[in-house]
Amino acid sequence: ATDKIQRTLALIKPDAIDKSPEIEKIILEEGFTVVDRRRVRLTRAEAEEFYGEHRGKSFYNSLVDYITSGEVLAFILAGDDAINHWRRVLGPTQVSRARHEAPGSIRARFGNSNNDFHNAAHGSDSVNSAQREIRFFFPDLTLEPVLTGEGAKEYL
Ligand code: DGI
Repeated sequence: ATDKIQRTLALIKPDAIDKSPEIEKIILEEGFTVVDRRRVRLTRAEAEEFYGEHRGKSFYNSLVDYITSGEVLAFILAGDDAINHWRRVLGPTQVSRARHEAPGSIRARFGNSNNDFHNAAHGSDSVNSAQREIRFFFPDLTLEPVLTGEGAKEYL
């Protein structure tokens, strides 16, 4: 344990929502605490904001199409080193790479065989993005600061 308690935003994407019971089982087996959860269908404008860092990229429109194609299930997960822990459980971004490099990962198991980037689930990639993404999906939630091992506080 690194004594680095964090929160992160996990998202089950539309084409994997049928697998959400299996994915939730993994979340609990991995020792995460589910702080809150919300099932929502993003509007196009919301999806464009969520993926704002990719605006202008070649795949931006297909990314927005994908994430708005149905409901998503958003979770706030808490735990030791939660941001990196959840990304390890997800596996690599591309489904084909996940299947080669991390066959037990969520993206390997639940990603789309026909589209490398329809990768079943999302995880925040830094403390800043976790903070932004948690506020995006749970704007009304007031969270207590997380106490880290050094006694410092991280406001997520
Ligand atoms: O944090 P990740 O989801 O692992 O990856 P990211 O933040 O770099 O990209 C966000 C999503 O955008 C990713 O889950 C799939 C999609 N994406 C990333 N790079 C490409 C892409 N989609 C296409 N079509 N082409 C890409 O090069």
